[in-house]
Amino acid sequence: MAGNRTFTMIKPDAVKNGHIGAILEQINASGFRIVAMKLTQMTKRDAETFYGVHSERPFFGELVEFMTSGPIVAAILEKDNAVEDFRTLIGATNPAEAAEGTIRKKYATSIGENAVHGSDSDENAKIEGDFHFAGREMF
Ligand code: 3AN
Repeated sequence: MAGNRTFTMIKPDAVKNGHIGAILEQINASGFRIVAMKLTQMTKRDAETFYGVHSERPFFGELVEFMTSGPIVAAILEKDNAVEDFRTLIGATNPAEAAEGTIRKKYATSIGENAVHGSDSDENAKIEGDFHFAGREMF
């Protein structure tokens, strides 16, 4: 059965470009409830740990540098079928391939600086949410 929580980050590019409000509005309008949320900045070590599965990929260094370059909004979101529905809402990794109306189509600038993160499985949603939030910060 599909779980009902996912984890997201509004990435440094979208924060810098003033899109926090518009992105949260679209997330809310799409039926997600905010379980936890904060403005924070990842350290190099945080980003290397968070993106550990990508450590052998050629873009890993660039990804870590970008994700630590400024503040992000981290959040846990709740909705039926959260992981899949949220990935539909954000669109393809490469904004050039993202469907019309998706968050990445509207706000991402490139495959590397793609405005938002969305967990790719229920298991990773739990790991990623627990990475950023203590139990007492989840409501
Ligand atoms: P998604 O975020 O859609 O799940 P992943 O898991 O394949 O995509 O990639 C994780 C992150 O790594 C992406 N959000 C993006 O920031 C970065 N990334 C992925 N592919 C590339 C690439 N070819 N060049 C630069 N950065 C990339």
